[in-house]
Amino acid sequence: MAQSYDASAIRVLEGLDAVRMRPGMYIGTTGSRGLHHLLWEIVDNGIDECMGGFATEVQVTLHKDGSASVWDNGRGVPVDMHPELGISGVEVIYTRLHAGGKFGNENYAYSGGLHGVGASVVNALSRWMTVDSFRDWTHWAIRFESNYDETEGKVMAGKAVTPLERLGNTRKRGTLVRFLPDDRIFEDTVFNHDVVRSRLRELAYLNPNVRITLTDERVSDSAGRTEEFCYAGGIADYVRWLNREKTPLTDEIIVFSGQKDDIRFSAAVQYTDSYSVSVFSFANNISTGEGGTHEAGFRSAWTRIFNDYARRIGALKEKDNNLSGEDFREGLTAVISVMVKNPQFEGQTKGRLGNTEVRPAVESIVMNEMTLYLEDLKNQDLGQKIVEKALKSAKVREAAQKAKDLARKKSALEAAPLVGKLSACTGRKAAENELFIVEGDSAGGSAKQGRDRRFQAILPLRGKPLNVEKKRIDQVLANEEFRSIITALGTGIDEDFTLDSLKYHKVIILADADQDGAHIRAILLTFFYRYMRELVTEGHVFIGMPPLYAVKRASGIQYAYDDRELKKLTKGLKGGYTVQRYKGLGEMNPEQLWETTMDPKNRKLMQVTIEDAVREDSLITTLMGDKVEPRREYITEHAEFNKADRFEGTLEDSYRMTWGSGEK
Ligand code: 28G
Repeated sequence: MAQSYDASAIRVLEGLDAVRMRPGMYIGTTGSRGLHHLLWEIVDNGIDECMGGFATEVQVTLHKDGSASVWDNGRGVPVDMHPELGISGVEVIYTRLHAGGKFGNENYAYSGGLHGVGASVVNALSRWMTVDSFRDWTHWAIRFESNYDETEGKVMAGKAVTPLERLGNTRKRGTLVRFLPDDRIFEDTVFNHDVVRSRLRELAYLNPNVRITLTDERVSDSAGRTEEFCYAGGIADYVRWLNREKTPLTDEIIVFSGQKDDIRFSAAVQYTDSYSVSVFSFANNISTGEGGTHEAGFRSAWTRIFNDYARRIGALKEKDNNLSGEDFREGLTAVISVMVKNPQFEGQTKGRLGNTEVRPAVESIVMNEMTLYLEDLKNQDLGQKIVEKALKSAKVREAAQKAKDLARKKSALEAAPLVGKLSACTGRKAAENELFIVEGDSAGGSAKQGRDRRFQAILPLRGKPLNVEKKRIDQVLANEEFRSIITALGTGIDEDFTLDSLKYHKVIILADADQDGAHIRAILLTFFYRYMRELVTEGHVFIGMPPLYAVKRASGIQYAYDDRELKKLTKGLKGGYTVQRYKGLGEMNPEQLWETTMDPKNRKLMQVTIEDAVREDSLITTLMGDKVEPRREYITEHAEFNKADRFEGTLEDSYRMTWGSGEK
């Protein structure tokens, strides 16, 4: 049970103005990601209250006025006076930086939060915030605002504009927080329904039996406004859901959990007939898309336990080598979740767990639990199937390794598959170099002539590359288009991938704005995502955006990259111009291609990023996998893609754009 608490337990560090001065330091960005961080911070506080056993539900509402509110049925935030500060506990929590005890407090030992920055940061970055506490049969309320102050000459962050008021009696228990993100801070203040929905669903899977609802009052259809997420099966349900469009090897999902010292770990695993690996890891409810020590521990223990098992059942003989970890991971879908005190998040997007004590702890939990599991007679069938699958995978991998070695040898001898294809650049600095992967020989030719050869290399693609989602690694390596891409990049692929040897820090896909181009983009992105994921997560993959229109006048040509821009360009022009709609890159001459699409000064690039690994992964399965019906559904649902968010830049957006023109 938690220790008793009163307002004096709150440590006070500093005021809120620092947050408005440098929002990036607290929430990373002031773009869409940062905006949603505000909501996650508040939601996480509600989830914490559930994890502590004090609440059972969290309700999130996206209001028409742009604000969001979060309700939990927990204890209600404390309202008593802080003895030294002379203000209420609520005020301390929402107006003092680092107030609240996520740092070094036993009550909040496993708290995730926005890596713990606190609700006061949300207040500081909001136009206004209201907090209602329902506690001891009393309804308390307070309101904060960030207003411009004439005498100070600046916006004063998150000041209480009403004292903490006692509004009356209540039979409810809980906390209600509502806030309006400040449009003077954020580029865009509109919460994205899909992003919120997907995070809430994820939280519901990670916290079994917590009832999370999302109400979006902005949608017109009142029946579809509220959605509830609540899963008794937790991460096992999550795995079943992740595999909904795949074909599982067995019905059964392996689930286990354990604790060692202060580290709590749980995993849910199911194999499918696919060749890819989908491991989703979380630390303190935060998605760790870049992996970390928990993933490393899980992997090494998984490999060890199954090699042992394979020997025990005689599938591996004494003289045989161990199977590789990859072999035991082929077709694996897993969700692993760890709870750690003082989690250390590292990496580009703070998506990698760094705590070194976690790896051995997870290893030992996985070994113990899986040993028990595999000793159980009723699990022999499943164990056997997994080993058989791994043996098959090992055979294929051996063949692939030969192909890889061959490719490497060839690349050492001046890259056989590249001869006559890649036009390398003269510069030697990888960080400045760019590789354009261009659809078609004719556009490739224009790109070659138009480029700045000091830092731009061109690799034209002949036909459509292979759809890797449906292929094994040896088939991928047998494909000439992919071989030349791999050789050109210099990184190797899959387990051999090393980002350090990347020869071009910008890899730019240049394809036509039509159906075929869309398909090629999707295939290339899938290839990068499946075989060179770091290339994507570290931000090296871009989509080149050729203009859609040229507006020609006596005074010269201007280009428009979407319909909106075209309208802007032609507004006010009274005749005397023509509009050309480009159907393909091939319609531009080398100078035009340089000017509009390749010249860093004028071009538009869309950086491909991964916001949410689960969403991206299932999107790829949907769009590139074998099942037709889910694909059709997705495409119908997202029929109106385009233009407005063409430059948004998540992988999903690029896929949307890709598939938007409507495959049947
Ligand atoms: C509705 C939006 C999201 C919350 C509580 C409950 C307590 C609390 C919240 O205490 C101070 C600092 C560190 C522990 C704790 C109530 C103890 C006794 C609480 C929320 C205390 C904050 N009674 N519910 N904060 N901490 N729900 N939901 O924010 O030491 S925040």
